[in-house]
Amino acid sequence: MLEAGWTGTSTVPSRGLYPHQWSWDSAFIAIGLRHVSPLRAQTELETLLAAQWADGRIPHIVFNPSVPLDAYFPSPDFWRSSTAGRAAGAPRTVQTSGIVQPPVHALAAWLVHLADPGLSRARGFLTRLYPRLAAWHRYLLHRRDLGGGGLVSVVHPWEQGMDNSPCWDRPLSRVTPAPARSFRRADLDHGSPEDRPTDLDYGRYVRLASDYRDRGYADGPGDFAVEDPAFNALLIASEYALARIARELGAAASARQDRAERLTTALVERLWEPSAGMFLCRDVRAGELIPERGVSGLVPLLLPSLPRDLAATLVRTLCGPHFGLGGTTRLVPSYDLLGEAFDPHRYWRGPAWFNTSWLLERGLRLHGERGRADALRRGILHTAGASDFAEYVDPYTAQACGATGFGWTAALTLDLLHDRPAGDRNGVTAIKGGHRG
Ligand code: 9WN
Repeated sequence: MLEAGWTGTSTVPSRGLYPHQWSWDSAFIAIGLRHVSPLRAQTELETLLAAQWADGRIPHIVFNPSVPLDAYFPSPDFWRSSTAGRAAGAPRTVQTSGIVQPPVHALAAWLVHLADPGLSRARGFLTRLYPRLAAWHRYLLHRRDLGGGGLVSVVHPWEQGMDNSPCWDRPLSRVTPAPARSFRRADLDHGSPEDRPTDLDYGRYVRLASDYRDRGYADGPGDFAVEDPAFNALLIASEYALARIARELGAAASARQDRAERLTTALVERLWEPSAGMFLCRDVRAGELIPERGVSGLVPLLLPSLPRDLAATLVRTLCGPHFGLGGTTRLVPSYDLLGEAFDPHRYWRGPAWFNTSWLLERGLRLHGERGRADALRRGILHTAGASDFAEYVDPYTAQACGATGFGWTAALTLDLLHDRPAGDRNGVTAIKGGHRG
């Protein structure tokens, strides 16, 4: 399926449902591809980064001009990147969306480098990518600290990547939906309506995106601003990776290392909720934490500098009744099994995705939970094969939902099947260059 999804320069998440290049999908796909073709893995990231805007943002979709406009909504004529995004520095030669996705890219670039350092050095892979990745992090840290507490805010649920999570219900309820007749969804041509977001939610996604576009994609006060634990944790993991990349290139790394530690402190101060035993999202407009347990609140387990007691609490929450790992579930559900909005099939409202389970497998391993990490690894490998590499699965029955032959499901399966290259054996420990700091 990675072969079938390869366009010559990048890989689509799914030929039917998602026929373009997606930002965080490409990062996960590169992490798997590095084991079979380090060159293709490097190319995957290079293609994405070639579409970077001058302000540093990496767009969440890079459109393939040979795909018909009506194959995916919102299409290039909705985003109008080269005109509406001109002031923000959108590229002229390629059409993109104007929002972003989680910053997994520096982490992916470092892991891709480790798979074949000789090829990477010969091609100048990291030398070319480093300034772009640094600009990407600068954009997030300088333009997106909308809460003023040092963390990055997302301005659209699609930016966080877990589009329809119940965590967004409260902040989204303040957004006036675009009328249903003003747009035509393409996703329902491929997926069952019961598995996908509702029309009302889509109306709100469309309104938020078109308002942002009509402001020329300028960042500032908007209706929706949320500090999300997974988005920020991935930025921190990527900042550690950038420090390793800098060191490899002979540049100074300590400022990046320090920034990663400071960001971890801000994450704990602003998003840790002791009574929930996990991180929650912060609704920046309302100035409060959102009382919903989403899988994103467990993802900071990935961080090497997380205080030991918090890591232990996250493991207890992951394996307790709200997520059930190792008891009622084999993969990590996207949302609280006991939450009012739980739905085992609906997009990001309960089903399990493979990328979040992969991230938590690394987090468990990093924090010494080898038995649980091994069991989760086995669960991912078994379920991926049995579900025909589904986009997501029912967390109780493992029934396949959404697309099959899904890009990151296949890629991350490959990653777990391969021995990790030297320096990458112990999860993100290698990113930091030692054990917790
Ligand atoms: C909107 C491509 C993307 C993933 C997201 C997932 C879904 C798109 C959609 O598909 O989002 O970006 O149309 O629903 O939620 O995480 O990157 O696979």
